[in-house]
Amino acid sequence: MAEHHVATHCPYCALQCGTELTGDTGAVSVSPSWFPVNRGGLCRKGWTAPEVLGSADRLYEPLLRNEHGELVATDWDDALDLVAAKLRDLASEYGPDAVGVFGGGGLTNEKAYSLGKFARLALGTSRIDYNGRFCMAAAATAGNAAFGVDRGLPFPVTDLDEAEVILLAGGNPAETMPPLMQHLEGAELVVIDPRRSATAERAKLHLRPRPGTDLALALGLLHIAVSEGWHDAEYTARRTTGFEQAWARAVGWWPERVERVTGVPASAQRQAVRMLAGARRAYVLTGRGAEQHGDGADTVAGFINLALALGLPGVTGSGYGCLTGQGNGQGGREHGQKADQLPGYRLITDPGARAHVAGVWGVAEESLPGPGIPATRLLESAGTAGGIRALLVFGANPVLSAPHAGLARAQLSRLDLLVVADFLPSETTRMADVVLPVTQWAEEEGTMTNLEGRVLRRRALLPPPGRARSDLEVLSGLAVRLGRSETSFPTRASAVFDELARASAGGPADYSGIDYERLDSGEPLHWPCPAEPEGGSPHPGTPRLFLDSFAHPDGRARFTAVDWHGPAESTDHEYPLVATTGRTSGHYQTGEQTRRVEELSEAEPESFVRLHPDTAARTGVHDGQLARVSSARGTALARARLDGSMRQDTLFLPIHYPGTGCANLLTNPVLDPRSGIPEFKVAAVSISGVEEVDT
Ligand SMILES: Nc1nc2c(c(=O)[nH]1)N[C@H]1C(S)=C(S)[C@@H](COP(=O)(O)OP(=O)(O)OC[C@H]3O[C@@H](n4cnc5c(=O)[nH]c(N)nc54)[C@H](O)[C@@H]3O)O[C@H]1N2
Ligand SMILES: Nc1nc2c(c(=O)[nH]1)N[C@H]1C(S)=C(S)[C@@H](COP(=O)(O)OP(=O)(O)OC[C@H]3O[C@@H](n4cnc5c(=O)[nH]c(N)nc54)[C@H](O)[C@@H]3O)O[C@H]1N2
Ligand code: SF4
Ligand SMILES: [Mo]
Repeated sequence: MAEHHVATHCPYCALQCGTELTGDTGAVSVSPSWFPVNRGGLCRKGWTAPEVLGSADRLYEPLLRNEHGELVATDWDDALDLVAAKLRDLASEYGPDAVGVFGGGGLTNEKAYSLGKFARLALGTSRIDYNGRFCMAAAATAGNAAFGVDRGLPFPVTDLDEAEVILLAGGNPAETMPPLMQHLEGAELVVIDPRRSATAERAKLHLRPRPGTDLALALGLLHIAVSEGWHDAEYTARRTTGFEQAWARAVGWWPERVERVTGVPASAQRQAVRMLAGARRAYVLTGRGAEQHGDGADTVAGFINLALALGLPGVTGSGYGCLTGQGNGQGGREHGQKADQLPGYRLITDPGARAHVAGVWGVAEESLPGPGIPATRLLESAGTAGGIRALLVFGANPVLSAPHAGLARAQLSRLDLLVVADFLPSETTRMADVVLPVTQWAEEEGTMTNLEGRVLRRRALLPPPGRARSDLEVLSGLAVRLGRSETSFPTRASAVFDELARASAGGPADYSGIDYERLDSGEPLHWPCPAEPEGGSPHPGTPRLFLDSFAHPDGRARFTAVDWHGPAESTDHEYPLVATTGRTSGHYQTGEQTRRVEELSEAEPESFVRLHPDTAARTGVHDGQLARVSSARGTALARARLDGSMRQDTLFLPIHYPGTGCANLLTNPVLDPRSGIPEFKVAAVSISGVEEVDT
């Protein structure tokens, strides 16, 4: 039953600000609650989120592409019957791996779980991955390697309130998570960002490396820390392994060499280390700027090595963390929509994990497929021999968000069947053969897991509009048509959660002690939260990980021996500049949601490119002029914004625009071999002004 007042959380980013919703269909208002991460704050996206519920072009009915190539309304039975029949045909002709599934880190825990189960059980395919591969993958790989478990922040956000110094590599929370800034106010900030972002403006020290050189900088900071005697040898000996091997690489990265590679003055490097090492309570944090590189996992490892050498992780009041991204960026990577994963953050290659999950699902372990392939490779395989012939997309817009977007579009057009579930038309639904209209955040129940590993309740204020159905109902409807029982694909979120909790029991991300009742009582439950033992009391959850030991069998954290080799693509005569990409405060991701909010789209209506006035003068581009930015992959059009704080060798483009403004027309689809994350933050480009003819 819909209520007229509910406590819930913002639909957008990983901070998951607490909100109160009131009103009815067409007139929903939102206000911030005193939830610890936002404490009464919301950003402009959060304040305007209800507008998207009633978007004029909201999808209310299933759509099928007819023989004239138009998407026309149909009913659910026809749409689901057709999808199931085609999937069955394709699988019987080409094998189960001919069907791919592409999920999203915005999906609730319940949806992410059902999607993974649907792929492995109803489709029998290994070919599932999700947009988190574009987002969190590097930090996840590095975190697992270093600590034995990957939770964005292994401590509550509020711990940051007490920090003296925070080093933030490649994150811009002043725009991407504004309410987080209140937790950083008490600390001196060291920000590593090639441009003077809104966060860098608030920093005590801003290091401005050339994009793609963070690992060299991290090695240099470790070099200074050790050579100046800040190394915490006692901590390293007691709580870690591998220091010597990591140091053997860093020893060659003396400050002047690092300055030549990164452009960061040796004196600033020394100052950064002295601030961080001299503080009693210090944190190292990373964001996408340091992570979205062909060496992303190694770069994160470089910053973790620095934190370990200074004795920060697993110590009260200090630590390393990664600022996760999407609303359920954390939970979205724990329940099985990742190519190599089963629920509970278990590996699909681990025989014990397979046996446990197969038991919960009531199937034979041998029937579960093995690991799949990373998102970018999944898209690339479309229509190729041995690749996917059909793709089901839930909660992503890869036509705009994948690297080398021009190619991604061509790849999707080779499919025999593209099915997209969304609540709004997107660039990806526009290419679909079947579009399935789903409910949004304020119309559904579920749980999300925020950047601090805290499990939260999403609650429905409104009934589903039009003929929209929840993603859970859509997956269940398809699973039943593919021969599965209704009971194995429940549609009630709490029932899915209970099953998910059982499937996660004993895994790294153990939710088995959590249920809706505990969450609804307001208990702050961070995973792992195992089920209570017989006759015992409920587990209180784990706000702080690693205080006693790290999650590796020997209890120690691991240094990783890493070295810098540079981005995959270098600048040259034809493409002399580096383009990097990122976010602005008023738009979310590919902008499908926020571009529909009048206030936000009026404030930032079109794509832009930031460049230094001298770069503009050299290339003949004027402030406010439309510019053509080109790479070896393609060309994007963006309005020039001259910015004296930019590096002269670097351009910055936002990721929020479609069509010719899409920044991913430029980006390099090269992947980090360890994590599969694409190199979104470095592309060699040129820029020139476009003569606009008055009409
Ligand atoms: N307003 C808004 N907020 C969001 C989102 C959004 O789309 N809009 N998306 C959410 C999601 S999914 C995510 S993942 C997070 C992302 O949050 P952030 O990581 O904060 O976002 P980005 O803007 O991608 O990158 C951060 C900074 O990295 C810098 N950068 C670029 N290249 C490099 C480099 O080579 N090295 C270093 N050190 N820095 C570099 C950019 O200049 C940018 O200021 O935000 C979440 N919040
Ligand atoms: N160049 C460059 N590219 C990037 C990045 C970058 O920094 N630079 N960042 C990368 C990152 S960090 C991310 S996270 C990705 C984001 O990339 P995407 O996830 O592809 O982008 P979104 O705009 O969030 O698309 C989500 C779509 O799912 C829909 N949706 C939202 N919630 C639900 C739901 O519950 N169910 C269903 N069925 N649909 C839903 C929305 O309406 C929207 O159309 O982009 C990546 N791409
Ligand atoms: S910071 Fe993130 S969760 Fe908070 S209101 Fe803004 S978009 Fe929503
Ligand atoms: Mo993200």
